[in-house]
Amino acid sequence: MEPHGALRLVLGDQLSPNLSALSDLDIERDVILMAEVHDEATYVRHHKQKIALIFSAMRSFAEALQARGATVRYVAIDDAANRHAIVAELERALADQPFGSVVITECGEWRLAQALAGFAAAAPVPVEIREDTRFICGHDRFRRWASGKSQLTMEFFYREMRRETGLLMDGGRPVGGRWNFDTENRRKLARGVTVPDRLRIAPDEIARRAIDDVERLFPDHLGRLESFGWPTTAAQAEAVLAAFLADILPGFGTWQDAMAEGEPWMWHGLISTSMNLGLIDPLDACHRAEAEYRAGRAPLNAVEGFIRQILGWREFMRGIYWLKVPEYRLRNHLDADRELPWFYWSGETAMACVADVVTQTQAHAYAHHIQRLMVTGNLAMLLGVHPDLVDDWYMVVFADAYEWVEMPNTRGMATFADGGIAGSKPYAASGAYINRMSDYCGGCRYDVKAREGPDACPFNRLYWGFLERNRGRLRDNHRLAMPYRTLDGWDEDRRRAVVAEAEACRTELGAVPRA
Ligand code: FAD
Ligand code: DLZ
Ligand code: SF4
Repeated sequence: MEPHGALRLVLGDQLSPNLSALSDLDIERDVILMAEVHDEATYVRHHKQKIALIFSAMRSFAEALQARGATVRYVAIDDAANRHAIVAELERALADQPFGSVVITECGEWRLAQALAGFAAAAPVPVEIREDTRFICGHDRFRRWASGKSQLTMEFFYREMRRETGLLMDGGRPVGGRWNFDTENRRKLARGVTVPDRLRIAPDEIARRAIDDVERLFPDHLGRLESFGWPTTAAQAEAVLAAFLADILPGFGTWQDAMAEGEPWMWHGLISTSMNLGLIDPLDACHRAEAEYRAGRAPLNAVEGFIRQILGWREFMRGIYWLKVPEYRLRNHLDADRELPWFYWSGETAMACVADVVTQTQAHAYAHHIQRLMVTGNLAMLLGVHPDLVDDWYMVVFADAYEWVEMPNTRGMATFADGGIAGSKPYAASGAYINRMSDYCGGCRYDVKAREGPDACPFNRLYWGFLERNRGRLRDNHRLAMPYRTLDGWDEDRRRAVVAEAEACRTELGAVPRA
């Protein structure tokens, strides 16, 4: 028998007892390494709530492991010996004590995966990097599905995952006779409907200390900490999930795309932070949502919509990321080259929709899907903001952001920088969409009906110019045939005028050419 135990790495978003790196843990001999390091806390200037969430969840997880009798080498952020990089901490652990091997679960971001692969190649002991089995679709399975396809369509991937997991299936057929109930999930919040109160988690002792550490050590990062309400343990995450399934899920479908001023949560799950850390198991969440439908407590449009987000979109996005990275990180199909306007950081803009999303993001490190896609994402695309700057913003401001899920959503879904890998068309929309799905426009200084001039809604001023500017790249996209037919019906002068209008708007909003 090898005389020394294994060193097992657990990263900040690998906080699951069933982590593959821990599956054969020898509690007597092995050591689990967890490290709070500056490199991870600052490779983008994460929102303060994200760092507090991760540090406090890591500390709670370490305590739980120790309570089971495991030995944890826990390196705190203010430990004087801390070398502040994951690989450097692995090397320091190996130098301090003999180990027979190192066991790692693959990490979620390409940049750190590269560093860990470099470490594995040079390490003085064998290093085993295991697959992250917490996802429903493994890498090989996704590659097999994607192989030979000219277009990767989420809907078809999702159907295969439904068949394979048996979720919402009656034998070989989808429950309710249809795979997708999205057409029933597009309602604006009706007058008189009250948005439900939500379970938020008051910080426990460990979280309070992590919050203090973040305030002390990362004072100039974005965001506020006094409104911190994220679960930091599996038990807290379970409470949030259970409350969602019992009280909120029935309305999830109907109001899925709706937005309302001052209402950050709507009927959303508030579970991505927990699921991405490993505090909630995605397949379990899907099974439990299905059970709500089977018991007659939640309608099919809600349950199917919820399961599709996790089994479909979440797994699909991860599959795309690992299939296409690192080349994916450089994609800029629309040659977008503008700066990100300052109001994305400050929230100081007369655009009521953008101000609301940015302000809530500062307070909660959260925006729901339609806000991310159709407000901040859509605007960044219409303005032609460089994708690196868009990625950086999304990675900074959201507590659930990791490149494997953030990047296919921004570079793919929201801005079409990937040229049609994650989605088949740009989700470009004028102010009419936001007006249809929200109450923002009523209180806005801009006129959502006007198309041009300084008082017109900027989404309107930008929309046609965006299409005309990108004619060469988008004209053949059959899903944009209608708006291009409209543009084609205009004379040259009018087409030039919409480009000039969009240009003026880009400059006025601060989307100037990148320095
Ligand atoms: P709900 O609306 O309740 O949905 C349930 C779950 O479905 C989510 O928790 C999430 O795990 C999953 N899900 C839903 N949509 C997606 C999607 N498009 N991709 C992947 N998973 C999805 N999600 C992240 O977890 N991290 C990110 O960094 C992130 N960046 C995004 C950037 C953009 C531009 C867009 C359009 C979406 C992004 N999303 C991201 C997806 C989605 O917006 C969030 O997962 C969701 O808002 C989280 O809130 P919730 O838990 O209340 O979600
Ligand atoms: C996001 C994050 C932060 C802020 N801090 C740490 C940390 O100090 N230690 C750690 O192990 N992980 C941290 N993480 C999560 C990692 O960045 C994450 O594991 C990689 O980005 C891969 O998804
Ligand atoms: Fe947003 Fe335009 Fe509506 Fe104002 S008018 S809230 S900018 S969509």
